[in-house]
Amino acid sequence: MARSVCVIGLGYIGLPTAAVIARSGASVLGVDISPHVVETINDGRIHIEEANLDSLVREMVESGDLRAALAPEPADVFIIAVPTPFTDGHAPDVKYVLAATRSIAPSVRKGSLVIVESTCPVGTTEAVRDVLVAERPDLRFPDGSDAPTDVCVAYCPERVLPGKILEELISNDRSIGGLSPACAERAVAFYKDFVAGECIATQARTAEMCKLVENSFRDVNIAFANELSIVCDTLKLDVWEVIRLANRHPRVKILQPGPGVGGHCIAVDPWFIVDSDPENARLIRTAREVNDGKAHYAFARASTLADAHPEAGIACLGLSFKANIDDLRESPALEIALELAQAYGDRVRVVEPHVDALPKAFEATGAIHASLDQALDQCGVLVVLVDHNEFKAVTPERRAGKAIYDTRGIWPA
Ligand code: SAJ
Repeated sequence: MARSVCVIGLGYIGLPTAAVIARSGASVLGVDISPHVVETINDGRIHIEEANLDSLVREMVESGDLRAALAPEPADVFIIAVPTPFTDGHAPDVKYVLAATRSIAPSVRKGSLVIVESTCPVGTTEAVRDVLVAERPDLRFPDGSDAPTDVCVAYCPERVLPGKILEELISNDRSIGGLSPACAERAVAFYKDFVAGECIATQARTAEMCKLVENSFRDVNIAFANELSIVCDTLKLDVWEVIRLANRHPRVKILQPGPGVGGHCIAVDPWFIVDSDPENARLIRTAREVNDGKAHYAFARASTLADAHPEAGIACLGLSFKANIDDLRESPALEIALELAQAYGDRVRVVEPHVDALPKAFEATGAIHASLDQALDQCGVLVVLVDHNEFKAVTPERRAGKAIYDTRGIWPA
């Protein structure tokens, strides 16, 4: 059992991970660069929306097993869970991972285990090791040989689904890649303390690729559904019915079309593979383009509907990147609603029950943040962008007589 664990980055992955490890009996320090995040957590509150996370964090902070701070402290285990965005050219940017590594370097000690959980391009764990080697010449790190080391370094990607994070942190299997077999073994032993799923040891580079492959697989499959939805529009077919029937085949399992693919993972990670082999990653790149293109297509279709009803208010239902969460990152719903707001101004009502206010970008547009009831009362055009439970519950009577573009297929025609 690791006695002390330091988690760098208290976002959607770092915070739940820190809380779950604290519950397993370790003393956990969560580190974030945002004073607001640190204060909120030390108050026993949370700054993100995730099922059951608030009560767990409160309990762990009250028991003293979880603390937050702006800087790391010495620990048995360090977990790096900071974002890895991409640049304008879709190249992965690991600067936060490397900065986090530099921040822990003074606190790493003989016997420490350093784990990277951030989604990373292949080779990043080795780059993390290189930073540690440069910062701590007094310690021995894995160098690919069998030589004994003072510090272990491993890569273990998270694969939890937003909305089910606490559950999946425990139940999912984990691929755990070490920079040496001893590092992998050490990390497997650490995760076994709080993971019920199987913990499978491999090499760091394989684990890095595995994470990218999982999300690319889903992206490619969603792209298939999104492409179908456009082809079915052209052929004047109900794509939802086509998919439902096709999925009756024992070996067919088509995913659901939507307004595009959002979130900080599936819309981002496939580019890391494309960047590492642009010539050969053709299907993966095309899937990204198809899914991004679906948002443009959805905006065009919604605009056509709005233009056909020039007197009507336009309700944009949902901003988050998927149902029943407050996360707006890379959200196609947000992109489409903003474009509609820019084009149609005060005709637009934006409904997003999971946020208190519209993002700043809406300010100059004249669009209004409305409740679902207000939007249904005031709008003749309804554009469904997110399949939130509240929207699914709208009765056929309540939406009767409205012009509807339902990108999620929640309301049977
Ligand atoms: N989507 C569709 N149609 C579908 C399924 C999803 O349009 O049939 C859209 C969603 O609306 C959303 C996007 O795809 O905009 C992504 O949603 P998601 O539920 O597929 O996935 P995420 O981004 O919430 O979480 C993914 C998960 N990866 C896989 O399922 C392979 C999760 O397990 C990962 O841990 C997470 O990425 C991550 O952090 O990488």
